[in-house]
Amino acid sequence: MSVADHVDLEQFMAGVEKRNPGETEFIQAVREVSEDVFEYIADKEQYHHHQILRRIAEPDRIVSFRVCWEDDNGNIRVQRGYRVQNNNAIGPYKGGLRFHPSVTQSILKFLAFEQTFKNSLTGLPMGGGKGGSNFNPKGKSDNEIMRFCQSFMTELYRHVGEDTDVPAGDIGVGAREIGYMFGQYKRITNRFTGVLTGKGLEYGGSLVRTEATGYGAVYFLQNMLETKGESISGKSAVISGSGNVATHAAEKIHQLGGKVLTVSDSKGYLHDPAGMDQEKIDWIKRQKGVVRGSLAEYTDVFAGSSWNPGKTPWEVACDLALPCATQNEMDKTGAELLVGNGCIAVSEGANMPVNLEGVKVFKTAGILYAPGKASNAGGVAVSGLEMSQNSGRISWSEDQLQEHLKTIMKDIHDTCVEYGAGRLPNGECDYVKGANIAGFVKVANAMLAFGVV
Ligand code: NDP
Ligand code: 2IT
Repeated sequence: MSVADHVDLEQFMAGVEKRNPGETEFIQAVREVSEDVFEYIADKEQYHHHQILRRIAEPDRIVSFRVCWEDDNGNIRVQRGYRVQNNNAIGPYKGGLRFHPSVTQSILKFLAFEQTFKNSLTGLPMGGGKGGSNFNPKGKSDNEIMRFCQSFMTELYRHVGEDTDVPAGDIGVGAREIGYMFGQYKRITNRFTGVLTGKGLEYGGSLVRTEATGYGAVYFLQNMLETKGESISGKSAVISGSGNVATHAAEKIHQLGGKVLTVSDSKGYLHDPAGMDQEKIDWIKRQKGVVRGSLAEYTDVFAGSSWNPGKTPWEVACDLALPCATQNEMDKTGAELLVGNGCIAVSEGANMPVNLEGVKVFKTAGILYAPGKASNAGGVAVSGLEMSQNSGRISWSEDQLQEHLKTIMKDIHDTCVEYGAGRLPNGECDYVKGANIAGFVKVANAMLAFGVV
């Protein structure tokens, strides 16, 4: 069979849709990658013959399980837990756990698929996985969170391990949840190992992991701007989200002399035309992460700001945009607003925050646009470094880790340029294509080496 005889992109996608009915987020993620990969492998018989993309788009396995826990009123509650182990060709499965009521198998499959390419781009030996539950942490007491996390790990522990699958945090899973899950894993197995990353510093965590995703997304932005002789200093930035990724992206933009105009959450967005400095960012971190209260109260504390309920921040004119909340939070209209108002660069802190139509707007406009699998890889990269430190039973210094993060983000940027330079219609770098192809090549070549498994 020659290359010409193999299925084309649309036949391939028809198969993906048939095998994954109703899994819209997963199908969206596979399409976005496949468009670029099909182009790249057009004349490369070995990838077709070995069905590499078909195999990457079929998770190695999906574990789904019941999670029972008791709330503070004595009610028995039942949630569904998952771990999607997508691909371990280049290292143990690695990727976060998400606790959010919107979690479905489709969402975790899309995240595990994306994670496979992202982890490949970091240059570290990590495969792709993702997990979580439809558990809603909002409004739960600390004891309820602990009981849920313990129950979740009581099943998950069979499927993970420091050389098998190493989960971490994601939406709704931060240091507190990682602590409860690590404690339960250790209790059940009687082993102290690096089975999770994002751990507390007292028990094997790594410096810089907390900041790494947000900081990394800003370093990627900085690298893109430098290709145009530009910098972050003096530029205005619109950020969505107000969690781990968003607040650390805001912090780094501020440190580099940029002006942060917005943050947001699921209820609306905050606009502060004066810009958010460290004091304001610390207030947001505390309000969302410790008080777990309303973002709108910011306007009572910091004069001149406004709260815009039910809206997304893309309508605010800016030079730079960092979507750092969740998937498909920006559509065609949001992307058009940004471009129309003069935005020159977009760096995704979230996973797949811009839908396919929105991505087309950026590509057509030819602005600097970094897909999450490249620009938010700093978090999992420092997770990889946490794994290395755990294996060696050592801890690296803050300076070492900050330097590693910067270097890894620069290397990812340069790899995207290597595969994406000149590929946009206006001759600019197509960072999406660059990330998709570079992420694919390493995983694909490892799979070729293994034969048919
Ligand atoms: P957090 O739980 O810390 O914060 C999530 C933020 O996103 C909150 O502001 C939340 O608002 C908002 N949000 C969540 N769901 C929605 C929704 N459906 N609509 C609008 N806003 C929403 O999560 P992270 O900051 O860790 O994660 C944010 C994104 O970054 C996710 O896409 C995640 O996959 C990605 N990511 C995270 C990494 C990490 O290291 N943590 C690494 C790489 C990517 P509210 O409080 O109202 O719910
Ligand atoms: O989407 C992601 O890359 C993460 N949530 C971080 C995963 C990790 O293993 O650190």
